[in-house]
Amino acid sequence: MTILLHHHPWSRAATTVWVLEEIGQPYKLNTVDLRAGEHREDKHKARNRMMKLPVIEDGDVVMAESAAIGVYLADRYALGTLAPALDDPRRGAYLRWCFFGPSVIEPACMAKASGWEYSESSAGFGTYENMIATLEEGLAEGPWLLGEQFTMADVIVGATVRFLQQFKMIESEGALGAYVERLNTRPALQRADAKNQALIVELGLA
Ligand SMILES: N[C@@H](CCC(=O)N[C@@H](CS)C(=O)NCC(=O)O)C(=O)O
Repeated sequence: MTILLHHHPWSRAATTVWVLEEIGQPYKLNTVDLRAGEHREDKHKARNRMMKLPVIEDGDVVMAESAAIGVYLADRYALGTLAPALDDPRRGAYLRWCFFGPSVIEPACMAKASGWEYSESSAGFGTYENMIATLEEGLAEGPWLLGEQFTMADVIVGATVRFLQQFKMIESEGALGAYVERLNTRPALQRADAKNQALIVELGLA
């Protein structure tokens, strides 16, 4: 079965290309032109009420939310390799990191970059400083979040860190910088970057 990714190279769908390259299942891309507003058209709104990318279609499954897509595809196609098996005790740490990307790293960086005033105790993402310290401690043993085993958690967290570094919204020195350098050596990431870059040129976005 071929997985369909509704995609634009200037979106988080670029990360889903990396997810798909790691998974190794056949897939194709359908460009949804963000600049032309195609994501707000009824056709795309029916796929994702949030009118955002990425969205995948895998048989009867139509789903949005990039981290959830990564978890779903790893469970379905790479259980025991990119996702710890359901009875593997490392599954707890794995899921924790998969959720940490969108629910802690992203909002903590956004809060810092935008100068939000908020109650650190009430906000689920706490403080930027605590988030960085947690991430650095999580990577202390390394090379990956679960130690020797590279998992989908590294794609979800790693892609978020890499993306935020590009926009100077998160530290790029020390442990996090070294982590991104290790991620950059993944052949699947290199293939995804090449595909996304080729599309950027093809769509005249370069
Ligand atoms: N939480 C969502 C966020 C998706 C998202 O914000 N996508 C952006 C591109 S990175 C988008 O589609 N923006 C178009 C818009 O909101 O107009 C996920 O991780 O998939």
